[in-house]
Amino acid sequence: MTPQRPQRWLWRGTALSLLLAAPASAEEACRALADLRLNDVAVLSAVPVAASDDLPAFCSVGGYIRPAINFEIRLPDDWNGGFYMAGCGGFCGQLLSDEPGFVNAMNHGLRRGYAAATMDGGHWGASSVDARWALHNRLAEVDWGDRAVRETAKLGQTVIAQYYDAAPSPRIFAGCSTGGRQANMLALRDPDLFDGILSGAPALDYTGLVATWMASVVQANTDADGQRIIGPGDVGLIREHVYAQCDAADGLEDGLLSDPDACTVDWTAIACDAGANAPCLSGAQIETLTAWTERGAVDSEGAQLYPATVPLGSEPFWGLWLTGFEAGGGALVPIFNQQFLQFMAFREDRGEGFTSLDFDFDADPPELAFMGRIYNATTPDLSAFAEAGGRMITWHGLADAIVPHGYTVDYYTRLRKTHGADLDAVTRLFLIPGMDHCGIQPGPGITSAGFDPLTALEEWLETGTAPESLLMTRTDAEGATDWTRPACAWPAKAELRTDSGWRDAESFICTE
Ligand SMILES: [Ca+2]
Repeated sequence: MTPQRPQRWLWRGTALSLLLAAPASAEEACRALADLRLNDVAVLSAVPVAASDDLPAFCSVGGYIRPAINFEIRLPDDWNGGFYMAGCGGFCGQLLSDEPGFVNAMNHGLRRGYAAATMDGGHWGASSVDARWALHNRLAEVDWGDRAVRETAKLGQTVIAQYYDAAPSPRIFAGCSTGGRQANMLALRDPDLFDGILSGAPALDYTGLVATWMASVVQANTDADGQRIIGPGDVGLIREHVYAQCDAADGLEDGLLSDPDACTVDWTAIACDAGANAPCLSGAQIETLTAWTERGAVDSEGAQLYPATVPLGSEPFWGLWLTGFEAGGGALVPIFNQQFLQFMAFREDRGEGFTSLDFDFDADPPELAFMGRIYNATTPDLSAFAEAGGRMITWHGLADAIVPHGYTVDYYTRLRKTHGADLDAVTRLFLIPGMDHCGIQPGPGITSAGFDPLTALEEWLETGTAPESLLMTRTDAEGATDWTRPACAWPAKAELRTDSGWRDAESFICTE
């Protein structure tokens, strides 16, 4: 505990210190925050938390912003001067203050000395795939759309200023998936609230993705009897076939599909009716695969409704997202889709009677526009964020089967049209080969533990030099380094330039 802080607290002449009894210690200064009175904010607790193996000592401030945005702010005794706020994933709905790792985890910033904050998206849910809270609840939908993040960010900065008597710098927001959508929403609507933003696998066009595209994924994999066409038992064969055909398509046979869009799979070799020996794929299964990996969401005229498909190479992760596991569970895309369509997607909720199979690809997409204005962060213009001096790193796994990278690449292509070469001074996109959605599940590439975009962002803010690449480090089950490689700033790609082998990052350069 730093001895100076109580003195600063004691002597600074703010309205708050007049309100509160002059505290004699940092512990009392923490407890005094429980008496904080701000419009629309109820502080329910302010308690000192001792250092643990994993975390530094901090003051925990918890409560809610009206009507129901639960938050926690953690103020470390040994403060680095900055503010780090984490987003939340899926439909949010829980205050995950101790989320481990890097993704949507405020402790990732707290460990580095940031004052950190998180929130629950403005409602309670049984899990992050539960959307029942949104039934006839526009207020909660608006809070989940952007207000929960905005108000928590403002509150965090207010509490920091009160507690430390200094404005935080730098101010960093980091989120993945829905947290990535929140990140981009901030850049568009609240460009002054954060200096640096980390946007992971952002679900930017939420209605296009979670209503339209996911309905296409579910309908393509449902037969006339309502059964799944491709199930967990089929994935191994598909995976093997895809990697056999596509691994070398990026110029390097390394077990990674570094350019999944460069490959087109010929499924006939594993088609049962072409005489392949079992295990093999039925015509219906190949039709599903074609819809998933090539066609995407289309209307009855065949026009594409969302610019992405299930990426080739994402098969190692299909159990959790698409097909379910042999032992049960998983298959979250069908759950997300149905919950969203029932309770969140439409201006008038369609309710529990509506299923993914009822989604009409001609009539329904235009009906999503109203809620899209609340949820979607799709405007390809970061001028206000650039003017405010903001910097944003976006990262997206190339084997993401729930938020495919296609939309993000499309969005950055449109950003480039708006900003030209100036775009590089504001934001960089890193596509991560072989990585699952938010780097959650281990697979052929790295998980979120295998790279460090926060340090890259800190350096960018500090030195003004934008990162050209992020180092990926893949470790094996024992924790030994398997390989390293740069993930290059889009549109550059990592190219092998020496013969020292593909397992060493030094062998690669980033080139367009
Ligand atoms: Ca390869």
